[in-house]
Amino acid sequence: MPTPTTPDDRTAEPAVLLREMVRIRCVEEELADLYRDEQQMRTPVHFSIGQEAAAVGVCAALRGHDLVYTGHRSHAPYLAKGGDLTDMVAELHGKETGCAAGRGGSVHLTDHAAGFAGSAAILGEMISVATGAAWALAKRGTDRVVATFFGDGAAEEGVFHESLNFAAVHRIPVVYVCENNAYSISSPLAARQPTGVRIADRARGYGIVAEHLDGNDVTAVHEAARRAVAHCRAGRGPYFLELATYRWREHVGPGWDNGVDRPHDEVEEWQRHCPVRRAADRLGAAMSGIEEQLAAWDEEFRDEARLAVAAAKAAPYPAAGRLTDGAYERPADAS
Ligand SMILES: Cc1ncc(C[n+]2csc(CCOP(=O)(O)OP(=O)(O)O)c2C)c(N)n1
Repeated sequence: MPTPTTPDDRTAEPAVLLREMVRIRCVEEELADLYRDEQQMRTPVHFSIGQEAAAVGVCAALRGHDLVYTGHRSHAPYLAKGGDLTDMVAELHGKETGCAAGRGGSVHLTDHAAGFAGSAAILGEMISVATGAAWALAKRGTDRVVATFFGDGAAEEGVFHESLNFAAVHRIPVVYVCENNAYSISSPLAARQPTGVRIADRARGYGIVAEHLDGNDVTAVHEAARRAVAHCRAGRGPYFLELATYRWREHVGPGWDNGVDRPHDEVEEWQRHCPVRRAADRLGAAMSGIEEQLAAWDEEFRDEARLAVAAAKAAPYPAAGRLTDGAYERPADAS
């Protein structure tokens, strides 16, 4: 099968979506193993393993110059938006060649050329930053769209409500993507939010068009994202997607929290709804050779990840005297 590509402004083919999910899965699994075994990445890491359909389905609906902002669970949207893998891995190793010059780590990824504007770990912060950025783009008369990814926990922050209200009033072209993985660290949704109320309902309360859907069905996510992006690009204001999904690994780090923070059977049930497997089975029903293709991609992307790690290891750390470059400093003469 030839390598599929996604031209701007087209529906992504199922094979394109699957390939990108496999790439992200392989990269994150490789990084998780090395993180644990080598202890050379000294940054907190929040893996999206199990949640790949959200990043891939949404980003495939965006154009190159549209922008993406995320919270701490940043690797998958960064890669899905076309962020440079080598720069990301160098950042995770704290190297000068990293995408944030080694000063930011996993929760401060950025790749301006790819339209990945930034990530930050303060819960909900990027919901407001993305809303402001989209407002600025609209005021300049562009038709660019901004998407911002965040979790169900971030949707409990006040800034979520302020941003959605503001976006609705000013018809701001921002797609809010809530990856509802049912946990905020170890706290389940049912312990934090009233039953029977969806997060998408809160967006509707502000007059925003909102959808709640299976976030592990990459085709459904992609189709919903295309509706969202078209809505924003046409100047009809913000759009909200609540994607029901589940992270496989622990909240932060490469390990597993089955039997500790989350029941074994719950994790296993969600693993049976693996977004990669589901997309592969669907594609496999329509074409032959899908298992061979998956194996070939697996080898290709694990090699790609290992090359990026080798480059990161060979790169220099920032010089000690330059560590605060880019940080705010109080002028010496300020009283
Ligand atoms: C303002 C703020 N409060 C608390 C935290 C600590 N914190 C980091 S991640 C997290 C849970 C996030 O859950 P969610 O938004 O659902 O995203 P997920 O990790 O599930 O992807 C919390 C409480 C923080 N980073 N910022």
